Amino acid sequence: MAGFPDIPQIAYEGPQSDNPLAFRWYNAEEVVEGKSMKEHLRFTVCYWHSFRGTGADPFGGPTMQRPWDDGSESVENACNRVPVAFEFFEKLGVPFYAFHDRDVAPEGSNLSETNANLDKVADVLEAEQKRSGVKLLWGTANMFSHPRYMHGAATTCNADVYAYAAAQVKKALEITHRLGGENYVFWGGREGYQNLYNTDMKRELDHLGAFFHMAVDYAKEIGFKGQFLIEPKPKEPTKHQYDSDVAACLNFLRTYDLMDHFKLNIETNHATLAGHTMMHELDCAGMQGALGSIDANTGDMLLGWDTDQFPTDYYLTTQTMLMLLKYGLAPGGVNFDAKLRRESFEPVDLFHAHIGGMDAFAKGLKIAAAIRADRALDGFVEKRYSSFDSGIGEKIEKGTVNFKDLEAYMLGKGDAEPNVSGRQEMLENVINRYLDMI
Ligand code: XLS
Ligand code: NI
Ligand code: NI
Repeated sequence: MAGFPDIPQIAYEGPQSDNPLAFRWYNAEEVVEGKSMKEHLRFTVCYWHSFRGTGADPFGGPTMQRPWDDGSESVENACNRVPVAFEFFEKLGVPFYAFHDRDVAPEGSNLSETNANLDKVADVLEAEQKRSGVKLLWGTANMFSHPRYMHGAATTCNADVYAYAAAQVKKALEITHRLGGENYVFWGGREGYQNLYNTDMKRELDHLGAFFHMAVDYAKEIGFKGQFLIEPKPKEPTKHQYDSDVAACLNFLRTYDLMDHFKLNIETNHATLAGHTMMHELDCAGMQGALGSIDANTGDMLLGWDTDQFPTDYYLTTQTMLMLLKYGLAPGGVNFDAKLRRESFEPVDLFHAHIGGMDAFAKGLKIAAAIRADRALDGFVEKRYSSFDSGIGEKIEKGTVNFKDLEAYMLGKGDAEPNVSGRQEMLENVINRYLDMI
């Protein structure tokens, strides 16, 4: 069954267009900083929200109308869904998609049946990838939905569950490899705790470290060269998630000697739940060489959970693109880990949501590139720290002075004078000027 028979190929029509089914900013081949928008942004549609999201919430059932989906957990239904998803990717013109194993294929009555289901759907995915040229940005294993994972997967108290999780990741890695996935993601869905009275945190973290090492070893064994990514997120679903933010993830990776093998997949709504801005999380990862990919969405300032809304705010996309241009993104991408509100139940809403997100990022890219071309922020930042370019500052940075030298220097000088205003308000106005300009 055709998925979107009334929807045309989405084309770029320019900022003046009032056609809701056209791009106003995303012009795939337009060159910015020497690369096409398509190459910079590496847009990705996620299978779970867009093709498995039902609109159900804790208070009510499914609302989404998806005429191609019979609602069953059959392999046949899973296979029928695939060409519809690819029709969507193609009409939108995105180069990538991403999935969890259980998004694309249903669980069977035991592990071998489940693996066989995944193989069958992977045949269809592979054929559709070949036909359309749409590629897999990343694969991952869903180790949080099934009740067996109630205590966690790699941090469970149940050794059989740990073994199951390992088998599941092994298979998900094989499928991701087979489909040419450029990355492999771990989001630690239930890797955390609700209560320390019943938890041996050290033991759980040791198990998690060992699990990741096994994944790295197996990837090597099968020749999977994709980038491993960990996706930080705090306090949902557990009270404490071990991978709560970028700093916690990097500390974990260093402790368990995994820094060479992993980067981070940073999600906007997770950053804000952790009490950080997305820009902070990106800079924090980028400065340590660990910015891998992003899950693009946004939260709601009035709600304290992961609402996973589509991003439309130009300030947010500008800040994000400033960081992505600074540190680079490939082989990562901009993955819309975002879902429609349950009231937006028609298939066409999937288009409106993604068009808005892609346009917001394309405009953010142009604004960020203009700011960078004029060195409007970098120039200021350099000046702000210029006292470290020569004299005593240079000696501090070179490590050629100690506390006694610094004391002698300051005893001679008497006091430190303020050197430069932070000019935050002026810089906020500068950003607005670029938003006006583009
Ligand atoms: C959930 C996460 C999840 C990951 C993939 O909050 O964002 O969707 O991206 O497991
Ligand atoms: Ni995510
Ligand atoms: Ni999320």
